[in-house]
Amino acid sequence: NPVKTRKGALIGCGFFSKNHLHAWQQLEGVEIVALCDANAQRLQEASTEFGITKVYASAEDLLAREALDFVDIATTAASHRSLVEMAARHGVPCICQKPFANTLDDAVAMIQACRKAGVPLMVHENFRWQSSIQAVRKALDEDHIGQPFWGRVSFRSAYDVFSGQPYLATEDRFILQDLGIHIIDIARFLFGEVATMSASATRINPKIRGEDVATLLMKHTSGLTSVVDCSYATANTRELFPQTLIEIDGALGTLRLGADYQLTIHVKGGATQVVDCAPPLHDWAQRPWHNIQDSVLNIQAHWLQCLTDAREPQTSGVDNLNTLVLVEKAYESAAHQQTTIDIQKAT
Ligand code: NAD
Ligand code: 89Y
Repeated sequence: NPVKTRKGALIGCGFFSKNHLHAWQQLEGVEIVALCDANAQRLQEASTEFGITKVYASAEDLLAREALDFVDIATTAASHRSLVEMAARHGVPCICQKPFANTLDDAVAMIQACRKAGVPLMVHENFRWQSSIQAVRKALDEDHIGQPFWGRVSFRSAYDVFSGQPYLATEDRFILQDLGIHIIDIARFLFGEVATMSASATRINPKIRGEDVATLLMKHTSGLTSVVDCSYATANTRELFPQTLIEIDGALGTLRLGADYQLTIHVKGGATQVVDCAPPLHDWAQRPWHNIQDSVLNIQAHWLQCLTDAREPQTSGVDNLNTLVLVEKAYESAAHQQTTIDIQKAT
């Protein structure tokens, strides 16, 4: 049977969208047939670069005129609710970039709109799809280290993210909402749901508006304790952006995801193996972003497979609400002298 070619449209042709478009072009069985952006110059540039000639300044026009199997929304959070609700009204499945929403109410409204319309909704929460994070998940599943009881997921950098994404310097919220959201999602992916959490957050860089350092202490429902720490104010001897480092202690051994995507699996009193889980460098990718770029390809492939299997994507709207709750509660705890907060599972 020939594979059906799914027809998608991309809304939001900004900084990050090029990665989506390259990844769609690499994948089989999918074609991006139209582009949409309110900014005429960005729309034209993307159209020329990717050879996609149908272009729309308005998402409403796009959805009214094109017969689509899905839309891929790559705009910033402020527009997510209106665009997802619009796609749902047109009965079109949607992918929505992170952060899914600026408020929990918006997230719930989007989930309900898609549920009512009977269309799938996936949040583009791609960090868990990085090759190294998948390797850690696999090592846990293979049970090398016994029951994990402690974990740390860490992202510390001084990379200049503001030149590519200037809005990150001017919004009230920064690292938790932008990057911490990924690191928290990785903690959920590896350690399960969270029962209690406390957090601190601060700003070091005087040139930006929001917090650029945050630390969370979480107790998971499994009993595991985790620390999630992230910083864009950390001048490491070697800049490792955008690598996430991981430490997990289990009853029978330890896992350490160190620099350069090297995963060390140590079994107490026994073997130590080092697994190289570096991402591939696709021909359209550039270091050091190739890690993130490969995860874009992986999550988009997952979306296509879920459409084929009529299966809910791992990071569906409902799933991602749990990550969003943790971000919200981290801001709340940090604003109240690191109070410990009970987390109600959001779904
Ligand atoms: P950007 O501002 O460069 O691009 C967004 C584009 O969307 C702009 O061109 C804007 O004109 C367009 N747009 C906004 N509202 C619109 C609307 N209603 N209709 C049509 N076009 C509209 O932003 P960016 O840096 O590309 O980031 C986009 C999203 O991707 C953000 O939410 C960001 O957090 C996320 N992001 C994700 C990753 C990741 O690894 N998952 C990495 C970087 C950025
Ligand atoms: O926007 C962020 C993301 O999602 O990944 C890295 C980033 O581009 C800057 O923090």
